[in-house]
Amino acid sequence: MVEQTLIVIKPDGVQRKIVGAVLSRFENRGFTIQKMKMLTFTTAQAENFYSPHKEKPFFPGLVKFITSGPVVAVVLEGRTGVDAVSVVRSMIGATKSYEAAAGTIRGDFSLGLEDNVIHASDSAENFKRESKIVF
Ligand code: FUP
Repeated sequence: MVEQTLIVIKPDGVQRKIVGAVLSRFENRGFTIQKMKMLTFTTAQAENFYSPHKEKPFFPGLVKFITSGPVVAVVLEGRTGVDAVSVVRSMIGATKSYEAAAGTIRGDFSLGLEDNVIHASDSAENFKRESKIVF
């Protein structure tokens, strides 16, 4: 268990000007912004970031989308003894935004699939792996 996790506000979130609204949710919950960076993924970075999906049919579209504009990457830190990865995953909601529960970020801000506003690490290992690619 780790007290930190990574989120990436995707190109749709930046373009729609909801970066502040999304970050407020985490700050209101008690998370601290530990690192933050705006960047545009290169294709190589995107392929590496999404490498667990490289055999999937949606991989090329996913890489194309995530490289289509700037993103905001943030390391969030919670509190000792609290699993940041699972709390943040519960706050972002289901992958398919149109199935995400109201009250979650995707459930309140999106109807998209790859354009589902936000990525969040799904394990401590992926937090470490993804953070190295982005920061
Ligand atoms: P999540 O961890 O909730 O972002 O979801 P996944 O790791 O399963 O998916 C990674 C990205 O691929 C998401 F942005 C959604 C996208 N995706 C598709 O575009 N099509 C699919 O069928 C499944 C996922």
